[in-house]
Amino acid sequence: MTTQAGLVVAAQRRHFDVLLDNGARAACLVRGRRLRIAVGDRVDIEGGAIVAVAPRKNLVWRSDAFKEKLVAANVSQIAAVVAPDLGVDEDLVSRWTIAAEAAGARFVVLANKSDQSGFDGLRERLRPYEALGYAVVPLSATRDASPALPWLRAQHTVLVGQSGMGKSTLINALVPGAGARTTPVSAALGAGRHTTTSTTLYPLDGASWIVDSPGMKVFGLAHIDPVELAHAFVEMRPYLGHCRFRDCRHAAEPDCAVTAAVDKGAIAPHRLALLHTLAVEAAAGRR
Ligand SMILES: Nc1nc2c(ncn2[C@@H]2O[C@H](COP(=O)(O)OP(=O)(O)OP(=O)(O)O)[C@@H](O)[C@H]2O)c(=O)[nH]1
Ligand SMILES: [Mg+2]
Ligand SMILES: [Zn+2]
Repeated sequence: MTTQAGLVVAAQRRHFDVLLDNGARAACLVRGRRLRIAVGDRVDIEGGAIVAVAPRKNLVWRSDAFKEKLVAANVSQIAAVVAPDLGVDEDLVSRWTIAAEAAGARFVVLANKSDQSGFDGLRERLRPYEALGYAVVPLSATRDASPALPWLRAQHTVLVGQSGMGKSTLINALVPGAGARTTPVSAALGAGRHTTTSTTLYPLDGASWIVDSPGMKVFGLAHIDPVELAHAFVEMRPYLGHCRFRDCRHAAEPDCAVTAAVDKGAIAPHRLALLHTLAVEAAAGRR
């Protein structure tokens, strides 16, 4: 049987679309239970089955004690789409920063729906992320998505966000002919469902692609190693290694450089609280 190589461009449960190097598309299943496949993976297929996956630069995924969900592989950037109308879950935004740092990817916030009232308030709420060094890019997917373009050039970007923030609308504005389905917020939330149900990769040009993913309410990071975890908080890095105890958990230990930094206002208390929450989740995940 001939083997063909390609890029995984769509994923829904165990069904995948592969864009073959010869330009054709193939609908594929995965052979064997052990292969974990995500959009962005380079794979070999044989007779409609994915039989091998190339080594990855990284893998962005979500996990808790019970299950895992692969988001995308070979990602250079996580772009969080937020908007004023639905209320931004800041715990979630922080979790995406951690997911990005742990994957060695850049993190950027695309602040969408700049045409809506309440947008100034959203920008205020995003200031702490700017202070951490993450860019916040204001735009309106329905009126002018072009401010996103310089951020997407030469990047493999995955869009993440709560349902209804406008990820698919942004994809449609950026990718001619994408045809991603979108739903007015009131209708979608009234029906209690997410509009986008599969993960889809759209090539932007030879060097870049962008991934639309289903809206999410939670983002578990139970798979991140506890030592790595603290390093994924950019603002904690200067203090790590300066606590009295080498295995300090930055909780009630004496002479903790991290809690001292919180006390003097250099680290936000909610970020340290998130570190503790993630450590508990990671411990539950290992059990
Ligand atoms: N006013 C305004 N509405 C927008 C803008 N961008 C998106 N919307 C609207 O927001 C609603 C939800 O957009 P979607 O693109 O379906 O949201 P999504 O993030 O893909 O949602 P899920 O697929 O459920 O995760 C639609 O009615 C869009 O028209 C914007 O810039 N301004
Ligand atoms: Mg969508
Ligand atoms: Zn400490």
